[in-house]
Amino acid sequence: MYAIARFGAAVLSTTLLLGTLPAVAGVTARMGTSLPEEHPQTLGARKFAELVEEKTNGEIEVKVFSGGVLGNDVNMTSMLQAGTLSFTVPSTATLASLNKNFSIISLPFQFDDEAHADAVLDGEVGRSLLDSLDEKGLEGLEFWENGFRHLTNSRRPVETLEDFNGLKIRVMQNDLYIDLFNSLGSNAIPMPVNELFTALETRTVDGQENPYTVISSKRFFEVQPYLSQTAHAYDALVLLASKKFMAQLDAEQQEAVRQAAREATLYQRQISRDLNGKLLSELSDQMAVNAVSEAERMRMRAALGDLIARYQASLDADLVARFGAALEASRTH
Ligand code: EAX
Repeated sequence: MYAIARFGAAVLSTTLLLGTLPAVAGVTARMGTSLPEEHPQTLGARKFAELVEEKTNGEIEVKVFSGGVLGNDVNMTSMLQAGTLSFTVPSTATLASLNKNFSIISLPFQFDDEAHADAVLDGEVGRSLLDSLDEKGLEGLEFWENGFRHLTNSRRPVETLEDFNGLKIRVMQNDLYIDLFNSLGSNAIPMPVNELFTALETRTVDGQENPYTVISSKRFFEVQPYLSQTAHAYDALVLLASKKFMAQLDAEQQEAVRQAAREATLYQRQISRDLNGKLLSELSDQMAVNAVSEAERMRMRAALGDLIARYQASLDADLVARFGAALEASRTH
């Protein structure tokens, strides 16, 4: 008892001398992803973990839990706010429930290609979106990539706007995606991605939409005969840190985490792009893949004109203007 009391007093006086709590040596952080090991979301997480350990000389260990074992994107984001999880990488679409302005990234048919998305998201407007998470107890570190989303279903190839009619489509837990698929004539059903394979297999829903990397790593090709290359929206992921976790680190360790995040971003995007290219050819052996003509994509976009205008009007006007200007300034074709 006596020894413990003396030890406690010694720690207390050191703390008073330094004027701040010492960083805990040997911190273990937990990071959760919703997608499997082979998806670029988890591959990026593993790279980030490796870089954090390297840059802090092993002072911070990041343990990665993939495949939604700790929860879905929405639950894990709440765990970060509560401080019970350190890092996660949700789709920007699921962040819209915390800050509706994130929906601006998911608006349909707005990015020409991946380079166009990088230019907008890595610019001032992207950074201001990340910074807006601060008041929610989250540090938005970087934008990662999920990619262009395409439709799969068990009923028919979707080649025209009319082909969406009556299809029951699972969407992410996001109002914009719900409205979008309802506006196209299908019935949108929101659900976390970890419940989706069973819902497709049991035909609770007819289809879903995701990048090739998700269709492949979640093995949706086993239960979905048709893949239609709609590329209707680009989906970014956000690498998030818990502010409660970051507050336990000293300034140098925080900087190491931010640097690791920047380096892991380049790796994560590259691997996402490489895989999306390679996996399309693999998926073509497993599913009937159809192209969607540019003219039909523009008809789909026109059918969504009111929805796009309505969402733009509901978001922060200054942000919408800055985002629009960044989109125009960085068009790739
Ligand atoms: O976090 O839920 C989805 O369809 C997303 O593409 C994925 O889980 C990314």
